[in-house]
Amino acid sequence: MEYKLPEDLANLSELHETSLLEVLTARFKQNRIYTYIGDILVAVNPFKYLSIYERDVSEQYKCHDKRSLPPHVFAVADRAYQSMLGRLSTGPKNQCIVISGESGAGKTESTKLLLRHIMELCKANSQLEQQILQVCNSHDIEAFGNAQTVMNDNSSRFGKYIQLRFHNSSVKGAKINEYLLEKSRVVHQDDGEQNFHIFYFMLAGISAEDKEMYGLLDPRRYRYLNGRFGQEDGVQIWRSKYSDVCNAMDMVGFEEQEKVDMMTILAGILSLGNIAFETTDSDVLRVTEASRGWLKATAGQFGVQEEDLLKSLTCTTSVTRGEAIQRLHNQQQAEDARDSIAKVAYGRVFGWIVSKINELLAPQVDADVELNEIGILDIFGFENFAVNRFEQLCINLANEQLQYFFNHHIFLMEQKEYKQEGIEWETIVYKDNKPILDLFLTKPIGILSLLDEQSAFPQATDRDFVDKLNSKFKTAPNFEVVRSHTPLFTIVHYAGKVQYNGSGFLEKNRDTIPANIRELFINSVTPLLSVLFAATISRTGTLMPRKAKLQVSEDNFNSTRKQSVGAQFKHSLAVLMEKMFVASPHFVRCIKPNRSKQPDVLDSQLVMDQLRYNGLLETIRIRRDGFSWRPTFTEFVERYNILLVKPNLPLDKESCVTILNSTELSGWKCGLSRLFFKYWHQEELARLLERMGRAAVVIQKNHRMRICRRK
Ligand code: AD9
Ligand code: MG
Repeated sequence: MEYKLPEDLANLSELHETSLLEVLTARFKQNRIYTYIGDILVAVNPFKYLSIYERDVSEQYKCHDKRSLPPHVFAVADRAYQSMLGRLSTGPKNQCIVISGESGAGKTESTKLLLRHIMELCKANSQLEQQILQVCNSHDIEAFGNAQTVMNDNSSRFGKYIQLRFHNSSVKGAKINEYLLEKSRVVHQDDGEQNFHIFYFMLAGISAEDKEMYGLLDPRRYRYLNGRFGQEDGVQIWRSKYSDVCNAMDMVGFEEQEKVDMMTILAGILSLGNIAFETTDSDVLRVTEASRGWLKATAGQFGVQEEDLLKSLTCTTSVTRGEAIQRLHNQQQAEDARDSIAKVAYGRVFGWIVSKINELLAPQVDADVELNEIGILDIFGFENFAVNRFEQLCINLANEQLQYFFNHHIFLMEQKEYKQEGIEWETIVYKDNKPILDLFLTKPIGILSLLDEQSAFPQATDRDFVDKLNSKFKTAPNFEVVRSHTPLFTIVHYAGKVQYNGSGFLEKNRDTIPANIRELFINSVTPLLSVLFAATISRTGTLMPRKAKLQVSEDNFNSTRKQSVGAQFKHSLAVLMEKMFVASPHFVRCIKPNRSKQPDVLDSQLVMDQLRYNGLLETIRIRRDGFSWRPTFTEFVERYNILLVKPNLPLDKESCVTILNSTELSGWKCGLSRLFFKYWHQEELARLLERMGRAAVVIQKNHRMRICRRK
C-alpha cells in the first residue's frame, strides 16, 4: 500500500530541513509534484508529461473544497478567482499570483496552467477567452522573447505581468506588461545558448519562395546565429512552431504587410550581423570586401539607402549649436554601431508585438464599469552563469525584489500585526534581504545610481564604475571586492553569491541610439520600421509614436533624451510593486529538481539550496503557527452575521466572538481591532456560508410548496 504523504507541510509534526526534503522527495517520486505550505504552493518541475492537467482534472478543481483534492496549481487559480469574486474572503478584490523560482524551475509553464484554469472558470467559451489563452500562453510572445540557455531550453528572456480584467465573473480583457527584454542576445550568445527562437523558427519554416523574397540565405552563414543551426529533427519542430507563430499572428490581427515588414526586418538584422569592418594601412575604416554584399542586402531589407546605412555605421553625427559635426568611427565603434542597430531594431519589433496584442485584448467596456483584476507575474528566474553581465544584474535585482515582497507579506507584516494587536507570539527569524535591495536602490549611492552617475560621463569606463563600487561598498555586507584586471565585483544575493563582469555596463545602461541611426530608420521605405523609430517624447515625458494608429510599448522606446535602462527598470519594478502591494497575493514557489533537465531525478543538494534561500523552512513555521487571515471586526461581522441569523448586529468585537462561538471553529484569536485566523479557517467559514445558503434555498422551496398546497 502507498504510504500516505502529507499534502501540507504546515501539518508536519517534525519540522527540520531533512524532514522537509524527505517529504518533497518522496512525493516527487510518486509524481506528486505539488505540495502546500498552508496557502502557498510548492511545485517541483517534473520535466515530463503528467496526466494531471487533463480536462477532467481541471473540472474537479472548479470551485472545489481545497482539502478534498490533492495540491495543484489549478487550486491556486481557483482560489484567486473565487477571492476576486469575494467568495472566500473580505480582502482586496484584486489578486496577484506571484510565481518564483530559478531559471528552468517551471514558472512559465505554471503561468500557462494558471491562465488556462482561470479562463475555464469564466465558463463562457467566448472568443476573447480563446484569444487570451492563445496569445498570453504562447506562440507569438515566446517565439520572440524566449531562447535556449544552458539553464532552460525555453528560457524567458523578458519578464511579464499579465493583468486579467474581469467584470463580475466574466473576463473583459487583458494586458501584458513586459520587462527588460534581453536584447544583447540578438548579437551575442554564450556557449551552449541560442538567439531568440523566432530566428530559427523562421529559417526552418519559411517557404523557398518567401526565403528568396526576404533575402534569407543558408542559416549557417549568419554570425548572429554563431554559424550554427539544428539537427533535422529539431528543425522539424521549428518548422511547425513557425506555422504556429504565423497562425497566432493572424489571430492577433497583424496585417499582411505588417507581417512581411516584420520578417524583412528580422532578415535585415541577420544580414547586418555579417557586415565586417577593417582598417586599411592608411588608417581608413571600410567594410571588408567579403561583406559588401551583406551591406547591400541589409540596406535592401531595411529599406534604406546603402550609403546612408554605411554612414551610420562608420560615423556619428552630432549637432552642436546648429552645426552638424561628423566623427569617424574606429573599427570597434563601427562594430558597436552595427550591433546596437540590431538590438534596437529587434527590441522595437518585440515592443510592437506586445502593444498589438494589448490593443487586441483591451477591455471593451464603458469607463464607469468597475473591473477587478488577477495579475500573474512570471519573470526571469535568478541567474548565475559563468559570466554574469548587466542583464543578470537586473534579473537578479528583480528576484531580490520579489523575495522581499514574499518576506514582507509572509513574515514582516504578519508579525508586526501580532505585536500591534497584542497577540501572544514568539518571533520567527527570517533572512531579510532588505540590505541587498538597499545596496541596489538606495539614493544617492546605490549601485544603480552610481551606474547612472558614471553613464552620464562620456569618458567614463566600466573600470571606473567598478572602482567606484569598490570604494563605496567595500565594507557593505553584501558586496565583495574582486582583485582582477577585468572589472569584476561580487554580490551576495539571497540566493547565493554572483560574480558580475562590469564590462559593457555603461553602454548597456545608456542604451542610446545615435541621432543618425534614428534618422536613417525614420526615412526607411519599410513602413513598419519607419513607424517604430518615429517615437517622440511628449511634454510629460511619456513616449508617443509620431505616426497615428500604432501604439507602441513605452518600455521599448529609447531616445537620445531618455532615462537610463537601470533607471527605467527601477521605475517599472516600483510601479509593479505598487500594484502588487494593494492586491491579495498568492504564491507559487517553483523548485528545479536537477540541472540536467531530466525527469525522475532529484538532486538533494540542489533542492536543499533552493529550500534554504527561499526561506521555506521559516515559511512552514509561520504558516503552521501563524494567522494568515486577519479581517477587521467590521469586515467580519458584515460578512458572517448571516451565520447567526440575527439582523443588525453591531460591527464590533462582541458580535465577532458571538458569531464564532456559534460555530465549531477553534484556534482563532481576537486582537484589538481584528481577528486572527489560520489559513484553513477561511475555507471552513466559506463552507458554513455555503451550507447556510443551501439551507435557505431548501427553506424557501418548502415554504413555496406549502403555499402552493394551501392554494
Ligand atoms: V526561466 O526563468 O524563464 O529560464 P522557467 O520559466 O521557470 O525558467 P519553464 O516554465 O520554462 O521554466 O520550465 C522549463 C521546462 O521545464 C519547460 O520547458 C518544460 O519542459 C518543463 N516543465 C516545467 N513545468 C512543467 C510541468 N508542470 N510539467 C511538465 C514542465 N514539464
Ligand atoms: Mg520562463
